[in-house]
Order: sequence, then structure tokens, then C-alpha cells
Amino acid sequence: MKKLQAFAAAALTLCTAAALAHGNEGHAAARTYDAAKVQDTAFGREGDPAKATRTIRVDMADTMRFTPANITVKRGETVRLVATNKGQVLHEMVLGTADELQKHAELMKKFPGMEHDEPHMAHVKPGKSGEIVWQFTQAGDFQFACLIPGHFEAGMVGKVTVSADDAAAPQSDGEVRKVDKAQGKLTLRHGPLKQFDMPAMTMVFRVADPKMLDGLKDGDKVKFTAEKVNGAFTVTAIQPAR
Ligand SMILES: [Cu+2]
Repeated sequence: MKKLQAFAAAALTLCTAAALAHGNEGHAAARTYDAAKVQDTAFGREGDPAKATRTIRVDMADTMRFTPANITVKRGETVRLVATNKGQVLHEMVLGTADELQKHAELMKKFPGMEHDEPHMAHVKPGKSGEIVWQFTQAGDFQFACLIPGHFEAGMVGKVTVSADDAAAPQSDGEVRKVDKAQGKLTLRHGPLKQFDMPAMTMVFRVADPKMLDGLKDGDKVKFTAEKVNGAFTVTAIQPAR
């Protein structure tokens, strides 16, 4: 027990020093991205702000809730998570696996003064916003939570669903061979589709939305994005080639 207390005291001293070093505005300031320091985790890695394709805003409230509490991203996508504290007390957003967050929360209970500062977390003072730039590299279900003692236990947890559709499906060239509106199908003569490791050929695709077929006719040259949706080759975006 003595040993544990000594560790707790040391941890608190370190944390106080860290808090002072960060100053009052501290964590709200953007981190400096350094590709050489990025580490892979089970839930992704620190993202390059220059590659963020989307900003997702999440509000944090003293009711111990995140709004929205569910966010969805695609595998490989780099997003800017902006957490705004609408409450009167400190909140934080920490990304992780359900397991890791649970363990981290236990640790926070043991050492209440502990203040971590890692790329997958933002500590946000009342009325302020914090930011995490993150690339989700693994498909699956993950979480974000406020690990301030009592908050996590009160249910301040949200869910991140990372879909297995790769974010950056490349655009390909094609030429329309047949439009089948009744079946929601489109036959395209297409160039190589790197995402499937497929050479150029003519084949039938499903379309994500039958409306995408409006205005298309045989012989049209197009730029399109193909992805596998529920196992079927599907055109998820299409536009006339110019
Ligand atoms: Cu909180």
C-alpha cells in the first residue's frame, strides 16, 4: 500500500508540473503533427490535419452526455473531431477501445488528479472546444468517453463505428454500355479497378441509388467510383467525364 501511495504522489506531482507547463489554455491549442511520432493503436492513429476530410462536432454537457453519442466513419478516413464543452465543469473526449477506456477510467478513479495528454484525447474547459485529428485505420466498434471520475460511470460514453468500406475508393474511367433502370443496374466498359485488383473489362454494376441512372445513356463517357457493398460491385458515385 505504501508503494502505491508513493506512486500516486509521484503521479500527482508530475501531473501538476504538466498542468503548469501547459498553461491555462493548455489543451485547447492544436497539437503539432509530426509524422515521425505517430504510433498505431488498435483504434487508429493520430491524423495529419492536412488530410482531414471531415469535421465532426460533438457537444459535451453536464448531464454527462455527448451529442451526438454515435458517430460513423469509414476505414482509412482522417477526421477532425471538435468537442465543445457546453457545461460548467471540465469534460474530456478520449478515444479508445471499450476495454482500454474501462481500464483507463479505473486508473482515473485511483489517481483523480491525473492528467494525460495524448493525441487521442482532448480535455476541454467549460465554454471551450478541443480537437482530435484521428485516422481510423481499423474497422469495428470503438468508443469515446469522458474519463473524469464520476463522468464515465454516469454514462458519458459515445460510440464510433468504423465501416469496412475504404474511405478513398478511387475514381475510374468508364463508358456506358447499358442502363437498366428497372433493376438498378448499369453496364460499364471500364478501365482497371485498382481497388479490386481488376483489369479493364465490361461488366454489370449495381448502383447505390437508382436516381444515379437518370440522364445516363449508352455511349456516355463517365467518371465513377465503384465499391463493394454487401458483396456486390456497386457504383457509389458517377458523373459525366469532361
Ligand atoms: Cu465529463
